[in-house]
Amino acid sequence: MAKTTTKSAKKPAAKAATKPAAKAATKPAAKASKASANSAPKAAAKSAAKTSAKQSAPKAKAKSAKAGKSGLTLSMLKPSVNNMSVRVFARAAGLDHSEIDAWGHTRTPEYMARNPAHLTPMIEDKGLPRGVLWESCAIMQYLANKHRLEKFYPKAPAKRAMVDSAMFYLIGTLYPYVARATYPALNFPQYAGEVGHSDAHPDRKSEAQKAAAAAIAEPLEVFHSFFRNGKPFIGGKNPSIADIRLAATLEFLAVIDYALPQWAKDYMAAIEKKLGKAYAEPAGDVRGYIAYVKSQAEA
Ligand SMILES: N[C@@H](CCC(=O)N[C@@H](CS)C(=O)NCC(=O)O)C(=O)O
Repeated sequence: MAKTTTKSAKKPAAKAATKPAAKAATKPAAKASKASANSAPKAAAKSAAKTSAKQSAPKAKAKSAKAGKSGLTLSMLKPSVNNMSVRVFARAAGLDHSEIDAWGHTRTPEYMARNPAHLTPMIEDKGLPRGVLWESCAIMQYLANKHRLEKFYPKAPAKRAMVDSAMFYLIGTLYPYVARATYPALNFPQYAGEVGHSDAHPDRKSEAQKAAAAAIAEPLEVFHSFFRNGKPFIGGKNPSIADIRLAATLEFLAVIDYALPQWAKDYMAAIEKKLGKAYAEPAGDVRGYIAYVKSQAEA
């Protein structure tokens, strides 16, 4: 597997972000996230700091972290499954790249000048018309195309179409349910327009959350019966980028103790077994975050 280096966000004009890498990684949200509507709340910030501190390289190493020879960088947030998807893929595909912890930096003028959608995951790679690319599935498709990684993203149009369909269905249908059901428990900011974002009565918010959780079962079953159709993975014998995207998404459901069907538990275990550390490492960040928010909720 190619080496993955991690460092904190690129130095923007803002003071908060001019700290040395290791320092910024352990105090990511402190200053930079205050103004951000979608920036993480306190608990999330604390936890990300905790995960960062635990997971990122020691100070000296983080300071000297350099982008790989390829120049490919991935700006990411550790507690996010959108990010986990690309992090797993990049490792599993053995892509030489460098990770930048963007915690608390996504709304800085410097980040937004490159990415007006202020989203992670975001890659920067030579040859991209605008220099950057966001949207987890688009990133995996691009990297798979560029590096001819047919194992993860089949070239044959019909097979590829199934992978694409599964990913669009996930982003367009399953993920909004997952977000509505889990983001309140994750202490993540709600998408604008969601009842969770409004000042509606907490009962209405809780109703919406429960309705979304109940709605997950149907698309989940579609992934199993239609897309997998008796195969170990959507991709066949090996996990495709759609499988990585699906397994990562399902990780979030642990925060609401969602009772996954047995096939889904077996499926996630099978992906982790196939991809090994490439999966386990980024999944560890998400799981660590979930354990943290759950322990805070119980306290
Ligand atoms: N559909 C997108 C979702 C990306 C997304 O929602 N990213 C969030 C983290 S989960 C983010 O970077 N938010 C930071 C911000 O909006 O400032 C994908 O799959 O990449």
